[in-house]
Amino acid sequence: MPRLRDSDARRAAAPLIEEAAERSRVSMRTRLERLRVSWRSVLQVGVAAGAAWFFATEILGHQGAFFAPVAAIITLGLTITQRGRRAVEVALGVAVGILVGDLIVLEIGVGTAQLTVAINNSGGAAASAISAVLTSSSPNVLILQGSTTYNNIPSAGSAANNSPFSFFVQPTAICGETLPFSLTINYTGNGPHPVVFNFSIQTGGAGTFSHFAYAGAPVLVPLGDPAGVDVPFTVDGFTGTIAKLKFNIDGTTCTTVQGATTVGIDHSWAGDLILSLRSPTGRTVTVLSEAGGPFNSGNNFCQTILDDDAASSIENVTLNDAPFTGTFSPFQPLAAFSGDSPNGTWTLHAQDLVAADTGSVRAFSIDISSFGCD
Ligand SMILES: [Ca+2]
Repeated sequence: MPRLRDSDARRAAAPLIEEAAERSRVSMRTRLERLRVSWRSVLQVGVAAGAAWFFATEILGHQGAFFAPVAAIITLGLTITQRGRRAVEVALGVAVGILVGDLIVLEIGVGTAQLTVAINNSGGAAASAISAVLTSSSPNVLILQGSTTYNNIPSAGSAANNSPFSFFVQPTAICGETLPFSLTINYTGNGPHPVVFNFSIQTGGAGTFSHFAYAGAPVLVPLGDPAGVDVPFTVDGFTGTIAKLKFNIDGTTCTTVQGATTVGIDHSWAGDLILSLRSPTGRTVTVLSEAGGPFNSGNNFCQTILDDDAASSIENVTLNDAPFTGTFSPFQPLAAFSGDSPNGTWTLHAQDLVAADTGSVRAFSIDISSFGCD
């Protein structure tokens, strides 16, 4: 629905607008000064993020290399004021954590797993004579190839292990078991070494899904109130931990009619709505946040499925997609819930920050799978 524009309010706000403009001029001078001081770092971060993306997609063949540029940015960001040896330390740590994450998706479930660990050197000094040894304290892991060398890595460079690590998961491992690993990296260069990184690998993938739906009365989302409203619901009787979770805004008959009672959430300005899901352990994921932008005036959400594996994000919808029926990836990954026990009270938190147009949360659910193994 079109929003009223109040010209009286605008006139009353004129002195405030002038004050804001002056603040903005001061703020611009401060920003230019900041840019003068830090442009080298900004450029470095940009180049490194691009290089990390290229390395992950073109050399490692990773299709959704989201974490590679993030790793580059984190490591460089941490090193802007800490040159040299601490930088080498930090850079290695971050890179190892990220690439093990890739392994879980790609390799587990086939008995023998191969592992490629690329490391970045975002420090100010080169690392040479690099070697690494992979070990596991679990009796269920048999390391087949546990040692490798790396080529020398100049400052801001990356390298993958020259021999792939490989290990075998014994049949005695329980599906869904978390396997502990240690990677010891030695090198010649700045910083204390060898460095040891401990990490774990989750076995198994998503098995069959169980469905848990909110069964209470419709809950009004308070108008323009940052506090929002909590809508609790219960999950019980689930065995195991969460391998994958999907969030559904339900509804029986989908329509863009304002105030419809057959949709999952009726709302007269979809772009105002922010939804977050909180688990019994207190972990929170924002599943949608002003989807389609603050000017998305579309009505209602109905049969909207949020699944990390979907090709397009709920954030990229447009007004014409209302009532947003279909499967979309969420604002933040639902994979954050992976490994948690789901039993207990969950909360859907709904907020509307703009004091015109709102609606009600009517029907929603989550689908959870525990770990399954082939
Ligand atoms: Ca609103």
